[in-house]
Amino acid sequence: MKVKMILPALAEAESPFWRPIKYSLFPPLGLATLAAYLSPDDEIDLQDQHVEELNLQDSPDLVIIQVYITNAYRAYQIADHYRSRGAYVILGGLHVTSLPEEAALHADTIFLGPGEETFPQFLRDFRNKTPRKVYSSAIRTLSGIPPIRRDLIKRERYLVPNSIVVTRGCPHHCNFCYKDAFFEGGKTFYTQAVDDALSEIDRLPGRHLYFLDDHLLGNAKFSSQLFDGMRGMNRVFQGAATVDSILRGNLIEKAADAGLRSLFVGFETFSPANLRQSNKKQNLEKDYIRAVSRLHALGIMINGSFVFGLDDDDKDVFKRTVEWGVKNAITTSTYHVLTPYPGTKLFKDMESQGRILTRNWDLYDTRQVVYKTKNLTAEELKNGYDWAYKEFYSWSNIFRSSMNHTSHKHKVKHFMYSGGWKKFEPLWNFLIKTKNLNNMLPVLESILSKVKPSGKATMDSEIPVTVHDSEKNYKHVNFDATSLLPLAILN
Ligand code: B12
Ligand code: SF4
Repeated sequence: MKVKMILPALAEAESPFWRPIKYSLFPPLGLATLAAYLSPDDEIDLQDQHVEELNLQDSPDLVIIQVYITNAYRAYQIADHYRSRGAYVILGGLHVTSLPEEAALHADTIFLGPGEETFPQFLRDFRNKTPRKVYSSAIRTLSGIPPIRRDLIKRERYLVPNSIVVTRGCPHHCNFCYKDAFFEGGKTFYTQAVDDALSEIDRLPGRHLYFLDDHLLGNAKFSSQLFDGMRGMNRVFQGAATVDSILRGNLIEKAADAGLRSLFVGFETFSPANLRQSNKKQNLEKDYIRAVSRLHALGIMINGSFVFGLDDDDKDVFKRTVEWGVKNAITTSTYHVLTPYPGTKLFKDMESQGRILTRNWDLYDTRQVVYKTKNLTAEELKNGYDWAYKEFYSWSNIFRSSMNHTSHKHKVKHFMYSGGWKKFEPLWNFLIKTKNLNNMLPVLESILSKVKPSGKATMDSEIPVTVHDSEKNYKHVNFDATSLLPLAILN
């Protein structure tokens, strides 16, 4: 059977705000996970429109499309196109689960929730010529899942080809989050067996890993055993976790020992009223600064996530949030305009209050205001959000923030990581165009090298780097961190 798997790009791919690097980070892991259930005899073509031009002139028997909110309209167009050519088209993913009636208009079969149970079920029915219209996931387990078909991923097109998820969902219930809607009807947080997770890690070449789990420290027993198993594997990795999990017990020390070098942390807001509005109880009365200090003491860089536009926000929220980030040496900040995704409690609340302004899903990209605001006008919110990004990533603030670390090595790493991410756009574009993005991985690995927790001034400008000619062939060189600084200043 000829199978086509597609991750469509979002509409923004054609806008002047498109940052190709942001969408060339991670490969389509969800589709590669599903591909593992196909037969070795099936001819599979997996295309990710974020990094390649789609070939739409082929004639597959089965087309599998993953739908996020901001790629939904494009996904539907592609689905209609293939259906008109006689292919059987199936749609799944977060947006299909939130709005099944909308998606069903463009598909032969739709899938609600994760695919590990329903997709193999569908394949059996499809081969028997009895496919159903809707499959809804009820059994939630990751035990015995087949190894992800990473061979279908065009590794050289991604900065971070080694993305991995070892859990699904999250133990918390923030009301703006996709999670409860997507996992409705079954467990909303579950993990792989530790040994399976370790085997999956072992299969990945190179050193660097990016855990895309919503909350890598969400199950303390699992994470503790995972980090024990990872010690000595010589990995460096990045992941995400909540403020309370950083403050509790010694899990974060174990993570650092296993190679954790940067963490995405959902601070979201400093206002208790906003936290209550979001049902983000786990952040209430938690000392954010203590969490930051703990991470820094372990040499872990921080990507802070902040939401603007909750009902208790006022005009000063943007300035306060940027200043806090700079003062506390947050390496990168991800700001969001509050976005009520359909299916979430937030969407339902806003809808019942008549506050939803548009159902154009292209605008639900966390950069636009799609609901009636309270203390801020929509214009103030949008302008404040744009200002916050510009201000936080100004050279002077990147520099000031870097200098707020105690160790020299952490200062340089912070400067390189933050500046590199936001200020080297032409270089990233060039690397993407020439399909050389993956060659930057050794630089990323070097920036994620260990910082001595003592805070002693151990840094000189040389950070050991592993350069790989090919995946299996490594040589150690010294990467001069300061050599990139002139480039940064030119920008
Ligand atoms: C990595 C990631 C990205 C990456 C890359 C995505 C990629 N290449 O797959 C990048 C950086 C590009 C990205 C960008 C954005 N993202 Co994003 N991202 C994620 C993240 C962290 C992990 C995705 C992942 O790999 N999951 C693991 C795999 C195994 O699961 P999966 O992809 O969901 O696939 C499973 C099921 O969904 C299902 N399935 C999926 N498709 C199909 C199809 C069929 C036919 C079947 C049967 C099953 C099926 O089966 C799979 C196995 O169970 C998620 C959070 C999360 N935990 O999911 C957010 C998330 C998906 N992103 C989100 C958002 C909002 C965005 C942006 C709009 C952000 C922005 N402001 O620009 C953009 C838009 C992207 C787009 N194309 O539209 C939201 C989506 C909300 C929504 N309701 O759609 C999420 C949920 C984050 C959040 N908590 O809010 N993202
Ligand atoms: S902690 Fe994060 S992943 Fe978990 S429910 Fe809240 S926003 Fe979602």
